[in-house]
Amino acid sequence: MAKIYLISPTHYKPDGNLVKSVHYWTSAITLPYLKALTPREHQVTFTDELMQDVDVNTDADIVGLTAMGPQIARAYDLADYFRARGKKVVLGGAWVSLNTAEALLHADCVVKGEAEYVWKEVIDDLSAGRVKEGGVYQSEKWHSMVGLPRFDYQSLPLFRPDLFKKSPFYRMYFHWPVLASRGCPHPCEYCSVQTYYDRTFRSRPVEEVIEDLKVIKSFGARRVLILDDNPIGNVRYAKELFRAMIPLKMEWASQMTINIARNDELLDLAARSGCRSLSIGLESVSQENLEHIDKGFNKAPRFEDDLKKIRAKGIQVIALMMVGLDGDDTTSFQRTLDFLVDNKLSFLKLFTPCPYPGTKYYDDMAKAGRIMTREWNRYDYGSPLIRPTHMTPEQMMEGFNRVYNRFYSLPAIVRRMVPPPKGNYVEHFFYFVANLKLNHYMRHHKDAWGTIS
Ligand code: B12
Ligand code: SF4
Repeated sequence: MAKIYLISPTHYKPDGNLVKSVHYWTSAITLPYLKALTPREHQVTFTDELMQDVDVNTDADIVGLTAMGPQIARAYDLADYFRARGKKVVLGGAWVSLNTAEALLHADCVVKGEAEYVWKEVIDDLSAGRVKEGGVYQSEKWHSMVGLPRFDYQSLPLFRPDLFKKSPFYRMYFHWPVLASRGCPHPCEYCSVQTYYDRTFRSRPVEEVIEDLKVIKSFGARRVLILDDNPIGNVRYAKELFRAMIPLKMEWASQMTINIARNDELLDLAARSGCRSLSIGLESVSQENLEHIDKGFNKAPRFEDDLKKIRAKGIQVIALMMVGLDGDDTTSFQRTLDFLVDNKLSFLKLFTPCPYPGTKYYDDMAKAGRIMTREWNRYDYGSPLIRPTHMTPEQMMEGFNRVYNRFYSLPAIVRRMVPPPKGNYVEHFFYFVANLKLNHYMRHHKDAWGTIS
């Protein structure tokens, strides 16, 4: 029997302190899922460092770390710390999968890609004090999505049972994560998801997803996050899923492409199955920019019509936009802001171009000598990482902060949020309050935030 300690690290603030937050609207399933995947004879504990402190004195034999984006710097520090104390350390997740050589400087071994086929072998090897040659465990094929192990939903690291019981606000705020598919078939060249999954897309049987939703419903919950990267990657599957969700009368959020607006039946089924908000990677109002990052399937000239259709269904759109791409100059910021306000976007997450190591975008930028820093702590989407072509990095950051601040200014909030779209008024009110909170945040912080979403 091995004692295994799994950690999802947080990331560092620019001043070196750790980012901590006990209030969070959703949770990744990675840690409880890995626990469910672990053969029963082993003992597994886990910590999400975003809200809990890591047990630095753990008596575990094996420490497993996952990491998203800028968390990687903290993951490496924790890995070094635990190895120095004689623990066997394994790293997994999207970042290390695309950067195994770097990860192996900090760990005994790395799981490249999905854990399902190799996790048992990793535990057996580390428990026996050996490691496969090269230190990289990678399965030869993608795992089937049928019959994935069920994890304990109540053990989600960021879930607060006390608040869930007593606060109607929290019951609305906390979104229970549900996995329906993995991967994305699109080629966006900056995206680590399609790189990690090699542009594959697989989905779980609809009935198994519905089973998970019923478990969540049995807790008295109805708000869900479909945590896939693009659950409409296979339109026929998505329609089948949404259709099956209608009788459950639940409410859900997710992220997906703008293509949802181009298929009336799909959009209608999404709305009827309880879709309340969608994060959509619009990325840029310039078609030239979109083509340049291999996201030409986004048609900027159609955004206005597309967004109208989504709004007409009472679905809030969280726009994900990049500023500082190669077609942008200092006049692009105002164009971007006007577009966002005119089209009544409910919420904005703005990004500076981020070259995730392992992606084509990273390689191109590295070749061109345009990567400004490899300090992974700053890979937070709100820092200058790529030297822009038609402006200075300072101008890019000034424009970035300006768009953020103006988007969340009171006049812009009113123009975007009033009048509300038809239906789902409670959701709209929720977003209105969230906008006011952001307005408050912006007025009290010099720079807009990059992380955390
Ligand atoms: C839920 C989620 C969040 C939540 C919850 C985070 C939390 N701490 O709980 C929120 C919204 C807070 C969030 C925030 C961020 N996230 Co996030 N998040 C996700 C999301 C949607 C789901 C994660 C999940 O549960 N997946 C399902 C599990 C089963 O899959 P998995 O994690 O990939 O794990 C499998 C394998 O990768 C492997 N594996 C993974 N880790 C490990 C570890 C070990 C030891 C082993 C053996 C195997 C292993 O085994 C698993 C089974 O095969 C993913 C996208 C996605 N679809 O995965 C993005 C994603 C992981 N997030 C990402 C990013 C960038 C962020 C942010 C940095 C964004 C930002 N700028 O704010 C922040 C970081 C926040 C922080 N400091 O904690 C990126 C990571 C990109 C990268 N290359 O690293 C992703 C891929 C999204 C994307 N499309 O870019 N996130
Ligand atoms: S559509 Fe989204 S998830 Fe798919 S490749 Fe593009 S950025 Fe990645």
